[in-house]
Parts: sequence; structure tokens; C-alpha cells
Amino acid sequence: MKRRLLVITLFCAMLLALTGCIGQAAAETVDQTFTLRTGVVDGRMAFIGVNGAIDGVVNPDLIVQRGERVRITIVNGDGVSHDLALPDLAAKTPLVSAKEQTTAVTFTAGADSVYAYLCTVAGHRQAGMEGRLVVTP
Ligand SMILES: [Cu+2]
Repeated sequence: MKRRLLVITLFCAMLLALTGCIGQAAAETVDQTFTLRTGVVDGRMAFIGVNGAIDGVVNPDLIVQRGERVRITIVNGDGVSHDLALPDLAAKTPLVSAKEQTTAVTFTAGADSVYAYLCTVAGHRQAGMEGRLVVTP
């Protein structure tokens, strides 16, 4: 009987530890999230805002506050290889090549300034895939 109690207690402790770990992994706190979909607008390649204030806006300004954790998700809307990089913040998503594939990058908006976001695939920035991350004080 005592032994059974011990087993149950151990099992509960294990369960608690396990759920604690899972909770921690899922709780990466992000202050601002943006979603951009790749596509072509008026013959130019572009990042198109999805949801919120940037919905439907071509290469929208992404406005954040200094020190915020920011996540930018891109959705491949055209089946062409793309990524999204902020070279001045050393932040970059992996490439997404298949249509509807998504990827994301998370970074901290350190100092207030204006940073370019762009696609690093050759020729895509020149073809239109460039916008601004505006970090306000
Ligand atoms: Cu691209």
C-alpha cells in the first residue's frame, strides 16, 4: 500500500516536471507579430501584409517599439523561392520554395532606427521585395 502511494507520488512529480517543460517551450514571448505573403503586384515582386493594420499593404512599414521581441512570418504565395532578411539586425528566415509554405524569424528590435527588410534571392530586392522595419523609442 505504501509502495503504491510512492509510485503514484513519483508519477505525479514526473507529470508535473513534464508539463512544466512543455509549457516553457511553448511560451517564447513575442511582443509583435507580422505576417507577409509573397506575390506579384502590378508586375513587381512584393511582400503583401496579412491581417491587422498592414492587411493588403504592399511592402508595409512594420512599426515596433525599441526592445520588443518581433516575429515576422512569411507565407509563400507564388511558388517562387523567397526568404526575408533584416541584414542590419543579422536576422533571416530560411528559404521557402513551395506555395503556401511558411517560415518565420524572431529578433529583438534593439535601437530605434529604420531597418530594411528584403528578400535575399538574387534580383528579388531589385524587383520590389523590400520594405522598412521602423523601430520607435
Ligand atoms: Cu524573393
